[in-house]
Amino acid sequence: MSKLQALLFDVDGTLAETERDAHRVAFNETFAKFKLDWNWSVELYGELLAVTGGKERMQFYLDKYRPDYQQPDNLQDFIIELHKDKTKRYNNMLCKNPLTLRPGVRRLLDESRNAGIRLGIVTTTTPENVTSLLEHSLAPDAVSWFEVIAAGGVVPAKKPAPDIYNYALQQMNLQPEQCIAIEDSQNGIRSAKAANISTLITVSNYTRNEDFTGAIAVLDNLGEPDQPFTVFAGDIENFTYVNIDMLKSQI
Ligand code: XBP
Ligand code: MG
Repeated sequence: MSKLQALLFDVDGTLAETERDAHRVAFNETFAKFKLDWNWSVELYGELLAVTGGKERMQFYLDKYRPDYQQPDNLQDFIIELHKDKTKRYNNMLCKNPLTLRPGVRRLLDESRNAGIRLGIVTTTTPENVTSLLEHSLAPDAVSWFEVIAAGGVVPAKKPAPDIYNYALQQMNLQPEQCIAIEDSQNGIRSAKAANISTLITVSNYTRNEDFTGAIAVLDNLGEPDQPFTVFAGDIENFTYVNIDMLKSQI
């Protein structure tokens, strides 16, 4: 019998394509409002995604790309202020124009709940961003579908450190071998694998060329009964979309 008891979902890039047209746009709106000559193009943002966490990403941008920027004495406070503004804008965006969930996400969540498979969220984004996405794109009560929403700065080190996965395991009182993580990025799989959790990858628009060594499988998305996934790596027998039977066969 399979040991599978829980699925742990990443958010950005996994539940929905949030980065390019939502997070990035919110950052740029904030920079414009604060009259900063910072503008993150689609291409540059792909490079900045090497660092998880919006505040950490702004610091990385200044360190790597803007040595010319005259930093204020209180740079950390300023970054926190910018990030608060960005978060507000991002949440307004998700409320006014809800993002579409990626293929198979809603179906797999429904199937998990019906099968008694427990659910958790494990992400580096700010907690309110998760709530907005779940409520506006999934269902008004969708936050309650998840036993834990492990998000943002609840642990000191963000992905690729294992801390946020370890935190979720502890909160749910689970062993790593009872779970599968669903991720879209190298930082995500590194984090989950460092916590000894088997990981399935559905690549997103910024991550398709990343290294996913050690993944159960690398797919374009979770697939649907009438919309089979494409397999980039891994042996998933005859399955054409991700369902609980397929995941149970993997651990
Ligand atoms: C997501 C992130 C987040 C978002 C921005 O990574 O790195 O920082 O890009 O959100 P993952 P915040 O998919 O691995 O969770 O600005 O709230 O940090
Ligand atoms: Mg992600």
